[in-house]
Amino acid sequence: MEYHIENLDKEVLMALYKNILKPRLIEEKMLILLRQGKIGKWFSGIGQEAIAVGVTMALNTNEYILPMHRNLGVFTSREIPLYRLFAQWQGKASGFTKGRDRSFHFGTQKYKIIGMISHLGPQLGVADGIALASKLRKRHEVTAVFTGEGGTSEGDFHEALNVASVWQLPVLFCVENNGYGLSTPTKEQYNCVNIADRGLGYGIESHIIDGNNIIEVYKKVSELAESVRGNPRPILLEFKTFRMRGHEEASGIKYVPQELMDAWAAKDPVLNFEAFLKDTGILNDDEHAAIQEAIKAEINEHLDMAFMEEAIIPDKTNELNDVYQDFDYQEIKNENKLKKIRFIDAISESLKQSMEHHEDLVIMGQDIAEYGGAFKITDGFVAQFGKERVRNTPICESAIIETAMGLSIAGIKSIVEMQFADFVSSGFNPIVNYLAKSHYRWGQQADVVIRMPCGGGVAAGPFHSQTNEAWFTKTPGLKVVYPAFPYDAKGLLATAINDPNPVLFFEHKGLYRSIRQEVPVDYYTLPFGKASVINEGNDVTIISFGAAVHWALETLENDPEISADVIDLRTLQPLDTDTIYQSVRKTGKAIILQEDSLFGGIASDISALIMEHCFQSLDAPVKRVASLETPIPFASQLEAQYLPKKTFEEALKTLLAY
Ligand SMILES: Cc1ncc(C[n+]2csc(CCOP(=O)(O)OP(=O)(O)O)c2C)c(N)n1
Repeated sequence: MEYHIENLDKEVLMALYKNILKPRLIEEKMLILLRQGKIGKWFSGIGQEAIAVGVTMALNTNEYILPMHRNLGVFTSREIPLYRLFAQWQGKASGFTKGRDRSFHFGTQKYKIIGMISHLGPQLGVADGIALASKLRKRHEVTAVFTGEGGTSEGDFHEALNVASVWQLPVLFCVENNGYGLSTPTKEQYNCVNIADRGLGYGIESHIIDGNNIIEVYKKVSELAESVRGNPRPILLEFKTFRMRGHEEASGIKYVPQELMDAWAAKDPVLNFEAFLKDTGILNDDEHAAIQEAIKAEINEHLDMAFMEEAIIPDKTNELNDVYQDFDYQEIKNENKLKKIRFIDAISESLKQSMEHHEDLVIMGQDIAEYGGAFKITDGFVAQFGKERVRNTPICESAIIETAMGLSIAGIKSIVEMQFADFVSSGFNPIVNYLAKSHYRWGQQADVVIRMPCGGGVAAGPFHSQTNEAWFTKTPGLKVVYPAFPYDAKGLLATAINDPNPVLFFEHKGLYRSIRQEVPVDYYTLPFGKASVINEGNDVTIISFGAAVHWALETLENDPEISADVIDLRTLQPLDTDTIYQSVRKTGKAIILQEDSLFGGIASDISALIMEHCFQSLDAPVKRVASLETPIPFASQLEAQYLPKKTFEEALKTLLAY
């Protein structure tokens, strides 16, 4: 292996050496502990250290790095105290996740490291968001994100590179091509010569780097990072390297031919660099021994600290408290000037006023800029706020939601418009696994609102009519808002944007242009977790949300004899159970109307809650009414049969007669 060290002084060379040696020595110790049964799983990066260390040392400490499971060298080169890493791996409190996540699955703002989630790909889009924040703030920073060659097969990789290229984001996409993804060799993973070749297709500059040569990694990445700081753009880097141990220790490497192992063993990045430093007289035997001893002593001392630390004592309150970021709701009332507007106008006004209220709030979505969005909700926004804040996106739901997460990590709020709520399935993974779990895992808020134009009754068929709130109400960490009236839509959207937690904001398309109401002209907020009782009566409690609230009201209008409380939930997570219980205890009968098909919807949970909390007040079994157990059909007569409007009327009468 050749090392071209021109222009690098001894200080840099010795720092590189110490930094590449440390993860190697830690790993050797971990392998011993593993054999002794003192730690669980271990993902080895032995043989790949030059990449993590070289990239980290090429970046400034204020620049974010998003490493993977084999990048211990990123963490150690950023000088995280070792006991904190050991405590993290042991699930102790001094780690970074309070025992809630394992191995390298954590982030730390202090060290500007954003760790992976198991799904590998999502962090590529998160890096886009962090880089977008740098670009919007005109900071000359670069963000580096890692993936393996296996991870490049995921859609996230394609989407993240595409978005980064279209938006010219300062991201170094670092692919560690280490020969195998678990047991899968590269020839079964992709079918092109080099992964770097794909850069051309994305309009991205790319380079192939010898990932076992720390000098080449450090010099090349330093040069490119400096260039990207001055001229923001993404670069794809393919580091050729090899995984010298099993995917994780238990899985072994029997499937790897011995010749390959031998060839790559000869290219060991630590031993070769050490030999070079010795041969050139930069490192003498005494220094070598002293450095080894110092690192080993540090490892042992910090391991003792971690082993001595008490195990975490489980406390349900602590666990529940960390699912969401605290939100200090500020009530803003502005009731003096009112105007009758449509539901859609309420959404548009609320967005516009929030864009004025939060000066760096960003909206992203397909066709939302000059075109104004599929429903024209952001019409005119570009003229007022500019294209940097009102961003047309490629059709990349996953990468854009990940980008929103990255913006949040960098301290910028954002809103993502789904063109139709149905398409959120293409961005499902980052929502339920990244946004929903970040605060619980390592205290990182996901300050993102996802707008969801949803719902049926518009003859739009199975992929433009779904109301898919149940996909999200099930997932701890998300808030779910579903207004039925313009007044609520405007105030609740303002709150959703103020709230630092991820909020799914459902907007029923059928209400957009059909429902009008007197609404304050100016900015105001409404609290989450407060249902509204929009009709009062004594015989039955009707619980609903979204367009179905209007179906319930129509039913009551047609039959004025019925004396019912009508509860419009407004937010599903948090859910206002107090209002529900109070009403059911008064009426003794409850019917829940939901637009989605029945099984697994929120009506089922509300029914169970009523049964558990109001059983003694009930005069009849709780009734759930929902759509047919089919996908939502297109033809209007089929759709009318699918939706529970008529069945509700019948079920209500049956319940009243019980
Ligand atoms: C979405 C997803 N599918 C499958 C896995 C299981 N898995 C974990 S790591 C891995 C191999 C990854 O290979 P690569 O990206 O090349 O990284 P390497 O482990 O070689 O460093 C697989 C299949 C996963 N974590 N996430």
